[in-house]
Amino acid sequence: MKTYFDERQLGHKPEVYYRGGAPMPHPEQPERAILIRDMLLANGFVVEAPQDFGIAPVKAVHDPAYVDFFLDAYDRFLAEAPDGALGIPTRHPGTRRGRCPKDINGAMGWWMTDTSTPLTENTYEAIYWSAQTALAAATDVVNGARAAYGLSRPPGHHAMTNCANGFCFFNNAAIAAHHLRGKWERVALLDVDVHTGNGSLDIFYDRDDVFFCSLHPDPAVYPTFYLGYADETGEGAGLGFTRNEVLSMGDGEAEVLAALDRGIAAVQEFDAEALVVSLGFDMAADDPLAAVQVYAEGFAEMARRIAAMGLPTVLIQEGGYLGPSLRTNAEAFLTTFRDSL
Ligand code: SP5
Ligand code: ZN
Repeated sequence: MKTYFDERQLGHKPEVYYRGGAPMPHPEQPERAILIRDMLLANGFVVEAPQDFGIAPVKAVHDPAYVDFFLDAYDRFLAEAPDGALGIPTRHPGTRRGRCPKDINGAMGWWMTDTSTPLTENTYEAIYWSAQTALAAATDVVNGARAAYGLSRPPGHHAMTNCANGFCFFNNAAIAAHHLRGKWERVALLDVDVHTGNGSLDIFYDRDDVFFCSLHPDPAVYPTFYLGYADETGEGAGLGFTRNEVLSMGDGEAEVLAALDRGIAAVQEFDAEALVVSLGFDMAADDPLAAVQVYAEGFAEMARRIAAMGLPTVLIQEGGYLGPSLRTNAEAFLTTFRDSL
């Protein structure tokens, strides 16, 4: 199983994260990717730099104006920013009715719905290459590999067609899933990051060609708040092609694996021909954003069950933060997955 990563993904450097209004160091640090990359190399994986597939596959799932906004957004922000300012929006339009203003601070609020996706000096380069890493893994599978892993960072699954949130800018897994549609008619996207894949849900909600299933605690009590409820099952042509497997806060491996089995059964019922996994390691019991309690053996068991589906599979990195067991859990999942193919 080939793996992909580009050093340019390290350039996005968020500083501050607000938890309940309290500033703290941002959890989505470049060191996460370095840690996982080093684990891959230590376990005999080959880590390749992605080719450049251009921006068109990114614009295939996102509003092109949203994608283009990031090209010079930081420079525009910096040109007007007071000393010490962070690239975080302080105004939001509320609903999407209205228009994106020329003013950079207004535009930031238009395209970003929370404060966790700051613009930093090399954010565009980082999110561009994070998406290219996902496309490289998807292309490997399109070309006949049984599986590939994209060490995408910044993560992607919260990014909607036209807004950034939850540390995410471009939806790497959605970009990969759409790319697989060039070869296969029915693609499934299975999201095992602890958070709701609200961006992926948004992107595929009205489509019947990409089945989306996310595992996460009840959004009413664990933020993402706005999406991820069990009764959201798609709309229009997409009705019945979205599934939310809602966990409870503090659930253990038995509950998580049972939800995974229901998700896998739903993907099989859909008769998927290929699979993308939004692979977060933040289901870990000791993750800094912990909400459920999965340990290394639980991650290994998730890997076995997903590999046993027998589908061409693209693994895309999502969350999983700098806690004590991040390296062990990533190693458990990825080496077990490789050895189960
Ligand atoms: C890709 C990804 O994992 N994004 C994470 C977005 C997190 N958003 C809300 C997290 C709320 C965290 N509450 C923490 C409580 C810890 N005790
Ligand atoms: Zn997450």
